[in-house]
Amino acid sequence: MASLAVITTACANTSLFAQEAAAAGASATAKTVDMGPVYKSVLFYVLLFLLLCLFIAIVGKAIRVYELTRTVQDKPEGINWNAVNGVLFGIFLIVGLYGVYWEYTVHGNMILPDAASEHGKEIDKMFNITLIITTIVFILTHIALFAFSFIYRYTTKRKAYFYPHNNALERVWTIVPAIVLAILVVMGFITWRSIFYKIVDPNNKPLSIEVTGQQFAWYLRYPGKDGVVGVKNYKMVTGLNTLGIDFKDKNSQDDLSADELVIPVNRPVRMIITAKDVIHGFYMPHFRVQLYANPGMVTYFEFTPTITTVDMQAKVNDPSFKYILECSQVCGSGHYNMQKTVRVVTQEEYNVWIAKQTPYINNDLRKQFKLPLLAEPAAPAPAQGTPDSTTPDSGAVRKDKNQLALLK
Ligand SMILES: [Cu+2]
Repeated sequence: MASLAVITTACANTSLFAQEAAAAGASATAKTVDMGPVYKSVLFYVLLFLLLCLFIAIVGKAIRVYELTRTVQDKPEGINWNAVNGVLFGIFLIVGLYGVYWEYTVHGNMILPDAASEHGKEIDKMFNITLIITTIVFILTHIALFAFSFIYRYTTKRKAYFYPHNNALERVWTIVPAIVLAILVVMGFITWRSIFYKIVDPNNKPLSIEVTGQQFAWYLRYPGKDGVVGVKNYKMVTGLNTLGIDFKDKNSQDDLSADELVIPVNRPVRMIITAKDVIHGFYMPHFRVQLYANPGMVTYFEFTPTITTVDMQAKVNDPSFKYILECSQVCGSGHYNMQKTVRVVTQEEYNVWIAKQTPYINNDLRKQFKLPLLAEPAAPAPAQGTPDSTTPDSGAVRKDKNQLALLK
């Protein structure tokens, strides 16, 4: 019944297109029917698959009838299925190995460019070593698996050799992988430690930046002139103070908000990672940085970017190349939207950029925290609910102070 349904549906579609084509042909302009959309529909491929199944079933039945006829006539087996299966194993090996080669060359070309951070080189090295070892093992074991099945397929001329156990062989295939895996694990452990346990260099102190994940965006907070990001408390979250920043803390009062993650090259950056609602994944693939952002918990990731955006654009020969910050957790329906541009710039460019960023605190927040208000700006009018309501004058003062702080 199913087969019948497939055939009638397929015929109905074909006749429909034939009618369309005929109608088009009949019109004055001999327009050709665009069959493009047909090949793009899922239904087309489902029908094709069902037809293929039907074809195989028919061939299978025909072969069965042929074999039964031979049995009835007392003739030997018509098709040597052991040979057929053996040859199929051989074909599968060759096609499969070509598939591996294709995968490595075609998709292999699509991998990320060189790591743009110091520790990223170590991660790439580990990844490459693991990939080389597993590729060699994969190819050797698959050649053994399929080639043996082909070479030693059943024939009446040969009797199988009974070989149930070999202690020496078992020792080799247990100890060798154990040693290789132990080396990989220890290497991973040492690399992990080198990334997460760092001694602060007093001459090159890390720049702290707080990042908060929220459905569905990342919010950035840069420290002000003190270089310290102030404390935060979820109990202080209000419509106005969306991150719950505690502005009673002196360190919070000069903190800056930013739309773009801008970081200076060759300077350690310490990301302070938190979340407001669900678990998000702080993920910057080009820097080989990934860590969960958990609500109610603060995690840190320190890394040193080594290639500026401009240099990377030249390196990958793509003037539109951008570093990105993404969420690696499927955190909800708008998850795909959690992307931010990351810009790696020189220290000088960073100093200019940071001086232009606006503080989180505004007069509305000052009122809420009972802090002295700043003079209202004459013009332009402050945007509602955004932290842009500082006076141009205080902005200029802050700019100078920031630059002083950075020079220190
Ligand atoms: Cu997310």
